[in-house]
Parts: sequence; C-alpha cells; structure tokens
Amino acid sequence: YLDCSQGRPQTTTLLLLTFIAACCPIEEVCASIVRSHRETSQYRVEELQALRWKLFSREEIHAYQSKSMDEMWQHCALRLTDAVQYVVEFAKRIPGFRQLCQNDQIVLLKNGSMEVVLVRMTRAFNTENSTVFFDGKFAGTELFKALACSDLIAAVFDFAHSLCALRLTEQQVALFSALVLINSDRPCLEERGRVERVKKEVELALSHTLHRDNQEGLMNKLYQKVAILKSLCSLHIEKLRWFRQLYPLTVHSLFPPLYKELFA
Ligand code: CLR
Repeated sequence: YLDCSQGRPQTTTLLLLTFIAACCPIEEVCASIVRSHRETSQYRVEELQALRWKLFSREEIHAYQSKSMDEMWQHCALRLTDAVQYVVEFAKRIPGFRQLCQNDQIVLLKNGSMEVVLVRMTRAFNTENSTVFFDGKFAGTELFKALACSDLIAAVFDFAHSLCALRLTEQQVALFSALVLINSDRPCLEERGRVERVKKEVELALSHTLHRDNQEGLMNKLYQKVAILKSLCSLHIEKLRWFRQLYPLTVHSLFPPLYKELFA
C-alpha cells in the first residue's frame, strides 16, 4: 500500500498516513498545542492582515501623546492584561501544564506570560512601516511617547522586527510560544524535574515540526530569541518599578489585579 512509485499515492496510503499521524504521540502534542494557540490567539492572523494598513491619524496620535504619563501607563497596562489573559488560557491548554503543581504553574506564568505576549506581537506587527496593532488600529513607537520609556518601546519594536524576519508559520509560533512558557530554568520551581519532562515534550514537538517543514536551522535562531525575550521582560519590570515609585497610588488602586499579581 505504501508503494507510491506510480507517482500518486493511493487513497489507502493517505488513510494509513492519517492513521499513523493520529497514533503518533508527538504529532498529537503538536496538534494539541497548535489548536490551543488558535483558540486563544485573541485575533486571527487573517483578521490582522486585513487591518494592517489601518493607521492612526495625526490627531489620534497627538491625543495619545497628550495623555498624562500615568493615564497612558494605565491604558497600556489594561491592554497588556487583556493579552496576558489569553496567554494564561493558552498555558492551561498545553498538554501537561495543568498537571504541574500550582506553585510551578504560577512561576511559569509570572516569568513567561509577557514573553509570550511579545512572541504573539509578531502576528500583530507590520514590518513595512514598523507599526503594531493597538486599540483597533496600527501604531508606531511615537504613539507611546507619554509612557516615557522610549528605550523599552524601541527594544520591543526591534525585537518584533527580528522575530518577523524568521517568517514563522502559525504552527511554529504556537510551538515556540509553548516552549517559551514551559521553561524549566525559572527560579523557585518546586518540581523542576516534572517541568523539565513537559519541556522535553514541547521541544520535541517543535523540532518535529521544524523537521517536517525542512527548517531545522530555525531551532538555533529561536534559542537566540529566548535570551532577548528575557532581557526585554526584565526591562519591563524595571520600568514598572520606576513608575510605581512615581505613582504608587495609580499602581495600587487603578492597575488591573492580574497585571499587579504577575509583574509588580
Ligand atoms: C501583542 C499581541 C496580542 C495583542 C496585543 C495587545 C497589547 C499590545 C501587545 C499586542 C504588544 C505590546 C504592546 C501591547 C500594549 C502595550 C505594549 C503594544 C499587540 C507596548 C509595548 C507598551 C508596553 C508598556 C509597558 C511599559 C506598560 O495578541
């Protein structure tokens, strides 16, 4: 049945291949992570592609720039928290995540949810004009001026550029996101060995996908990105500490509880 020498595989062969795929545990892990990503991705890629030339007008940009610093921080914290909520849902659907102890689930989310938001940002980024989908339209770095952390914003946009350059498929984005989240090197894990085992599965799923796509070379490039993600997230935490010193009450009473729980 597997003889395809006539050029086109027979129907039976295709059925058999589907059957093999369904029984192969690693294929199942891949499919499950890709499905979880799709179901929790907040916006579909096609949706974002269709909107990619919908830019803010000069007046609208000016309105954002004229907000007070704490008002703009509060606004961005809200948008980030929305995005993080979807990532939490994604995490819960990664095979093996829910079986980890609660402490370790929280440790992984505290350290990784922002990183995954930044990975997901590449789907919402237009490299042709360096803009990102924010509040319903595409915004450049200048729109975030009132935050007074242009170094962080510039670094985040640079990262989006460099990750977009790898031209990942949705499946690759899904598996890379899972790998970023299930990181057994995070401090304060109680059952590091169990996290390590889940991580190995995800890693296998990603390399399996890259092999199938004939893009094994991407693995190293993706590992380089992990290091940049880590530095971006420390910079985010650092900026938040600085902001909290200036506006302790804004953070205390007006920031979303989830944002505070994860980052403050
Ligand atoms: C990421 C992909 C999500 C949708 C989404 C929502 C909020 C966006 C985020 C994306 C990218 C990063 C973003 C964020 C809002 C504010 C933040 C633009 C597109 C910038 C980098 C400002 C961070 C400011 C902190 C200092 C509070 O599916």
